[in-house]
Amino acid sequence: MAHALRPRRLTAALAAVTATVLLTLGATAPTATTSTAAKPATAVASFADIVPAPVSAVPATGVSYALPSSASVSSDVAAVGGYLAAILRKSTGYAVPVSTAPGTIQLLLSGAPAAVGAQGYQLDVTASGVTVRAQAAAGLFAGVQTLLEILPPGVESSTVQPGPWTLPGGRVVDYPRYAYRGAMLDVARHFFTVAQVERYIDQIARYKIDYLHLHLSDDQGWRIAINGWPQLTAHGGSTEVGGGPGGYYTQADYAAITAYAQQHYITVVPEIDMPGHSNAAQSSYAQLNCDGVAPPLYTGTDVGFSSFCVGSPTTYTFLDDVIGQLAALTPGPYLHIGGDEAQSTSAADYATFVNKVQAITAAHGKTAIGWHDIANATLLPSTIAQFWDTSTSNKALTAAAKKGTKIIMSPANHAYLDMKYTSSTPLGQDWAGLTDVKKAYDWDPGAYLSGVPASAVVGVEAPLWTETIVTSADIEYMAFPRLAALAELGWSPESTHTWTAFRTRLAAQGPRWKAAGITYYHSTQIAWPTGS
Ligand code: TNX
Repeated sequence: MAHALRPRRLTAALAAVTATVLLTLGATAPTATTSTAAKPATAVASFADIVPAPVSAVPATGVSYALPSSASVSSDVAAVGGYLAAILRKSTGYAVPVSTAPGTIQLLLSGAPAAVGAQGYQLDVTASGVTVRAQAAAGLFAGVQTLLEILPPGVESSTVQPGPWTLPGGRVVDYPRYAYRGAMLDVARHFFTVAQVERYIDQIARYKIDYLHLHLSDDQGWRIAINGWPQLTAHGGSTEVGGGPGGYYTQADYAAITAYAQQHYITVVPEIDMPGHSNAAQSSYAQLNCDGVAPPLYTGTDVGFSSFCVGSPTTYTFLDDVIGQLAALTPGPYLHIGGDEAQSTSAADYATFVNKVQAITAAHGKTAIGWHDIANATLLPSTIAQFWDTSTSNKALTAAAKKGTKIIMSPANHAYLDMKYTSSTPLGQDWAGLTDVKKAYDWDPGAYLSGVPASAVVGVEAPLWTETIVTSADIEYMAFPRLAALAELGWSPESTHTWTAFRTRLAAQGPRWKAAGITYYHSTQIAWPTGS
């Protein structure tokens, strides 16, 4: 309840947005868990409903703009214009040509205020058209997400819907709180195809997530082809939790995922978990085991029983191949080296191992990220630690942060999308507790860890572990609505952070998810509009 006690610091612009919320809903925000009245599918969306909440959104009273059937997009970045037009064509049925000639929707790399930086934008809706201005392509893409959110929910449909396609008038000026806003998908416990990963990329991009962390290896599966080590995928990729057929990405598949992510201004962070969580690799190659014996494949859900052989040179020959090939395939700056729950590795071996793997990663030109357990080793100045515990204090991590280590925040009891919402949630786990929407949202990444300065935090990530998650529908049920909560923590200024305002904004996402075909969890904490 810390947030209820913290004074609100609303800017004038945000106060205007708050006023709009109150006007829209009546003076009292709903406190009951009943649904709100359904708005017609074509109702004009409100600036107050944008998730993640923007830095500033000022409605222009009485002004709106309806897309004409001749709507067109002109864009200084052709790919961003094409992305927007493709979405609009499906739901409006309009032709929506893209060109550099002035269109009804203009996406411009000029005229944005300096404050928006590389990822922010300014969006203007006037009586004569829509303009997004940014300093870089990523900012235009973020502005396009907001533009879509102020169109009626039917814009999310993959089939033609009735108009009118009216946008509310006004100006949004917006940029992120944190540079790192991540989602993680565990493709090791259960394997997900390229198409399934791309579907998740489509969904997370809508909430201005800019990193996709892929957990590519664990005890139950190795999911990325490495030249020279064919058994990793032929054997190590051949099953998953529960004994299903598993699967793996060829290097071309992985390149397709990173390229698709890049088209959505998302950077892929590949993870090879080590020195523990390594049974699939050890089962594939006997020489990766200290006793020279390959263990059987594992399809259960225990953790902490496997470890690479820290004293063996073969381990580092292997890891140099893996990290080298993954580095060459990965456009982004980061490689995730895992490091969690290495309960079968001695403390001394663990420190030795993390030091060697950081050096290999650096030699291949990448920055290492590891689960916060790596703070027990000596970290390179560039290495980033990802906090995952349920506690609010961690001695080794605090000490590392004081020496300059940067931190990504994923506290399991708030940020883990695989935790059950309630005790009756059919999917997920509960070792970190039950995480309904309020728990996912109502914490401050910058002030969460005692002794860690706000300046050490580079962002937030929502991990989805998949011991119990099998289908895309399962992913979506666990991610929505909580992913939107985590995305807002990563993007929106702390001054916008109030649960009562968020639950209202979030309710407006329900009809959008419904139109998009996302089967989300209808948390009773949110007054979803009737019929959504
Ligand atoms: C802990 S938290 C793990 C994963 C499990 C997850 C299940 C962390 C870094 N490791 O191996 O999948 O719990 O919630």
